[in-house]
Amino acid sequence: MENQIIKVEGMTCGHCKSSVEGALNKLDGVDSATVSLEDNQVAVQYDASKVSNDALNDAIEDQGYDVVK
Ligand code: 9UX
Repeated sequence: MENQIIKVEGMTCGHCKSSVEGALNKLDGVDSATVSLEDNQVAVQYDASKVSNDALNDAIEDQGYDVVK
């Protein structure tokens, strides 16, 4: 299991938090996703053999937020 912190721009309210966490948790291979609005980031625990970094970023961007790369 890998742990990764992804920096994300544009998450400001609780619904943003829910959208991003929900989109990530829906992916096969994601164990947990926790957004910190204060830190503009999401902590993701995932199985790298099942889900790629790009897939994580795409799921976040599909919700309308910008991943800081
Ligand atoms: Mo809240 Mo987030 O009204 O894009 S859902 S700011």
